[in-house]
Amino acid sequence: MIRSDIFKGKSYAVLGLARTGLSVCESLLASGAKVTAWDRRQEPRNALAGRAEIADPLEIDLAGFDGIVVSPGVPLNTHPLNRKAHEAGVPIIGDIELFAMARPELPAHRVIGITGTNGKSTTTALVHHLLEGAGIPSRMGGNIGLPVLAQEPLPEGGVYVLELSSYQIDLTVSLACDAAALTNITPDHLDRYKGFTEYAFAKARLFALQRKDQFAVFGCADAPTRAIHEAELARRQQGKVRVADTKFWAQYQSDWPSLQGPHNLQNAAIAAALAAQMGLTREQIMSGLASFGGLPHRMERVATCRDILFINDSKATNPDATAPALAAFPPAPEKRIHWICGGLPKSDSLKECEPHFGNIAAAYTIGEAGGFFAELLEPHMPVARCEMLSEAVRRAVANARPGDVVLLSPACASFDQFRDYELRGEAFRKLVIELGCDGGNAPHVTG
Ligand code: UMA
Repeated sequence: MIRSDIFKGKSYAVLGLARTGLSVCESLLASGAKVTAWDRRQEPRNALAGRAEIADPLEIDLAGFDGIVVSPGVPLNTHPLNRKAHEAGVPIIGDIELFAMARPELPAHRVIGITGTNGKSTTTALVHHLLEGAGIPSRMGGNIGLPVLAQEPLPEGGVYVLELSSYQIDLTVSLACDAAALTNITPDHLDRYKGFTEYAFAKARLFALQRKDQFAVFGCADAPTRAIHEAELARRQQGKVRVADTKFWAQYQSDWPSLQGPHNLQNAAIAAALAAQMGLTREQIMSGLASFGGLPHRMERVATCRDILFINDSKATNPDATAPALAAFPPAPEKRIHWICGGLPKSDSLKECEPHFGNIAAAYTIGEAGGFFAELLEPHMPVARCEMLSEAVRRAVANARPGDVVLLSPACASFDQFRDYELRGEAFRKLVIELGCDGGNAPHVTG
């Protein structure tokens, strides 16, 4: 765990006690800080009782606290704590800001921050993989895997590779990444922002926090990303701002089994620029791109059963992220996709997915978006209104023929029915294993 003397004797209120909040409490307690912790759920409060004071920050006097540490999933745009903290003059921060504060005491290291609407997890995991392959100690954290404060500090020369969501950037005021990347910006999380401009501005802050001698690389296919790129170009030292060189890397893409499709070419080109900035040679980068194994919940092959392939793409939480999944298989009739989609909707259309509707044998809609997705899809394909994931898997399995694909790629957030996309993906995996292989044919399940 990362701890720091800078927190010793200080007093923090922590709101939200899931992965982030618990790692924050452990790190602050181990550093000698006084912690007042709260979650609306009883269970995590019990876990901290006796070691931290348990109190709702809305019910106590906030004067005297050095900071209020909030989890990324707490919607501060509507939460009354925002105003209360402001009136008490106490800053609201997140775990990434605590990490930034602890940095001066860590062995000499560098930090890479990666943000964007889609592709940031793949790019983060890929950079981590490239660094490890080249023998550079690396930790991967932020919006992916273990929260950064829960990780063991790196030895001198190490690189922290952080995937940063807009929520995490909002809660950060002093993280100056040695290198940062923006994959793309398309509408997302609009329930947490006043509009698309405010969401794009949240992403831009990661770059505004960097010094002008630090490095940034951009995907640049969309207007907001281009605008941030241009603003940074104007203020940085020469050579410190790049656009990912997809043209150059395209010639090698056929060697990368887990990085197919145009979106992955961009992810790879961004990762390559970051890795080169950390000192990797072109040979080290090429060998790492070829050996990368992909991410869980991102086009993950869960099982093959009766010659039906089951793919978990639960991480596709908006239509932009789902579109490449629908395009990833040879068009019907060779392979037909049984598409499980729905959840908590993020937009009022599926227009990004439309060009690939011809690849779909049937759609199985679930969650809050189920009814409205069904209305959008029914003119184009057979649709089964399922509501629950279990029902969708059952009906997809019943309809699928050998050679077909059952694809969970929801184009929606998971929060209406699951804690997060990871639990949704795990639920899919479990259902496939449980339901997918009965009825006479010798089952062959992998994964
Ligand atoms: N809570 C309250 N009161 C409230 C609101 C929430 O007490 O008014 C509590 C909840 O009960 C919960 C906690 O606050 O216990 C919120 O936790 P959280 O949702 O932040 O969950 P964590 O496990 O800490 O997960 C967070 C990120 N979650 C979100 O941003 C929603 C995880 O990203 C991240 O991996 C993890 O920190 C580790 O750093 C997930 C995600 O979905 C993968 N991210 C979004 C995305 O990628 O689209 C941004």
